[in-house]
Amino acid sequence: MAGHNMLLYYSQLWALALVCLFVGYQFGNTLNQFSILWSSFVEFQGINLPKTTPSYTIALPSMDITRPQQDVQHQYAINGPRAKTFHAQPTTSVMVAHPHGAKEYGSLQERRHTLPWEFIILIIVPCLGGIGLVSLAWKRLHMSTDTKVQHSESQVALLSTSSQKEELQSTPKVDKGFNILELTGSLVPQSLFVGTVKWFWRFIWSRMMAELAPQDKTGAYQRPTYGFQEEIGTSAHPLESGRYHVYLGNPCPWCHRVALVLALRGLDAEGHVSSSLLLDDPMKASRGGWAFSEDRPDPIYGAQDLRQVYDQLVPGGYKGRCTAPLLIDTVSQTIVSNESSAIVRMLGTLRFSSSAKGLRDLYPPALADKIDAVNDWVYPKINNGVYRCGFATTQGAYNAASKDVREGLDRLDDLLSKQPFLCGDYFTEADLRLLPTAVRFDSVYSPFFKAGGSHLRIRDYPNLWRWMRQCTALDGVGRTFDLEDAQRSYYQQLFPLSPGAIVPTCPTLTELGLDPSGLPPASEGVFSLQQPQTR
Ligand SMILES: N[C@@H](CCC(=O)N[C@@H](CS)C(=O)NCC(=O)O)C(=O)O
Repeated sequence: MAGHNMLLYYSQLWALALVCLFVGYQFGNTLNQFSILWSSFVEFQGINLPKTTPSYTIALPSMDITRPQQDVQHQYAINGPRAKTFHAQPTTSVMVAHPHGAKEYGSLQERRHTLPWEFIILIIVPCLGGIGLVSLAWKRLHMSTDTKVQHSESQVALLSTSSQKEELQSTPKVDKGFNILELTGSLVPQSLFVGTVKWFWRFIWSRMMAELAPQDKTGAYQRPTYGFQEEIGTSAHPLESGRYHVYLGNPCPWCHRVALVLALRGLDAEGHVSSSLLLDDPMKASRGGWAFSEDRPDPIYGAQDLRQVYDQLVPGGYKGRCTAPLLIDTVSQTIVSNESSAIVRMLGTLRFSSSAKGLRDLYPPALADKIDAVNDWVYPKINNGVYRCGFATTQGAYNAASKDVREGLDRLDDLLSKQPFLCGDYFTEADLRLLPTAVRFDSVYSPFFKAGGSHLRIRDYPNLWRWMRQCTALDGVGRTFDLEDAQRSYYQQLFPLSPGAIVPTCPTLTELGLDPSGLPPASEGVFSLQQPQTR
């Protein structure tokens, strides 16, 4: 029953919010949209403009386009070559004027709209909104009368002691939502109403999920590719101590990998690579979630958020997702990489100096093949597997991802029953890449992302748990993350997965077996100082 009320409550709020959005954005276009929907119209898609000329004026001769021509010009002039869809009356060609004369770039193709989303939105949203508003007003009126009647006549009269009366008088009012079902019960069958609301809510949810986590047709999460893949140690980015800076966010497991390399190799402490910490707050950031806080400002550019850093370093501004970690070259003022696996490989092997810590190699040649082989299955099954569970939007996609996580955990536990670390006797890059996912598993990925089911715990895999504690005991590892902050961030900032932003009571570090005082002493020489250096 509680679930039911919640569903109604949120659906009504959604409907109201959507009505406001709808009125704001769609009103001016409404008549136009209708006229397009009822007539046969054509759609032009994908003009391929040559990349060489920076700006174009698009002339659309003899074409009665239904959106203002300057809109079209604006899109192409600003964004350069890219496909744009607009509605137009049938015509034959699109002309593009540019410095070397007008040229024909494509022709219109006919395509009827089979699913008029605009129409559905136009009709259903206002109806739901209208019902919501009416029932809100109705409820307001009703609630006050109800309360009076209940308290003054029927119940209060039956009570004998004054304390009982006081208790009842002070009972808080109960919010039962807009009571839509009662209101519409006589008009619309409940199944129709609930079905419509569910459909609508799911539609909005799936749109929000796709924004957060791109989806393929089956509802499976498709991690985007990350654009900057340069290397330190090249002529563009020479190996110089103090030249590089990396932006990290504590909740993010990919950033945690980088924080681990810095700590384990002493790169930050010895001043070879500096780092700064971002705040996960989409309300503060102008795009994506990463911003700077007053107590932790951007030490390089004084930027307000990570987007400003990207914009600063990409000529003409940056259009993609502003993800962390982000490794930058502060001398050439360019981005080196925003892909954690590449950053970890670079910072895990480069020698900025000959100090003892700097010599520790996380990818020693003798273990390179083993490390690659482990990374090859741990990434899809575990590191990305937990995200594939959490960001799946269909049961089938979730089931496949969850199966992978369970298989991955079994395989890890089995492997670690035979050796202390993933590639043998030494802590390597493979262990480092797994650790951030492992320490977040019991409190976030299992309960929140339902990774492998909501019941799995690393603590129940004896060998994996022993490994996790041993890794956490390594010098400096414990200081690389704040687990409570990470938990809060997942539950509060991933809105489509947790609209109520309630953070559950999470296991403590002691319960996870990661309390520094309870950890086993780290064994000496688990880094490459003692590892063979040849294959
Ligand atoms: N493949 C990237 C993934 C980085 C990534 O997805 N970072 C997330 C935080 S956990 C992010 O910055 N997301 C912001 C966004 O997508 O807008 C890596 O491993 O470095």
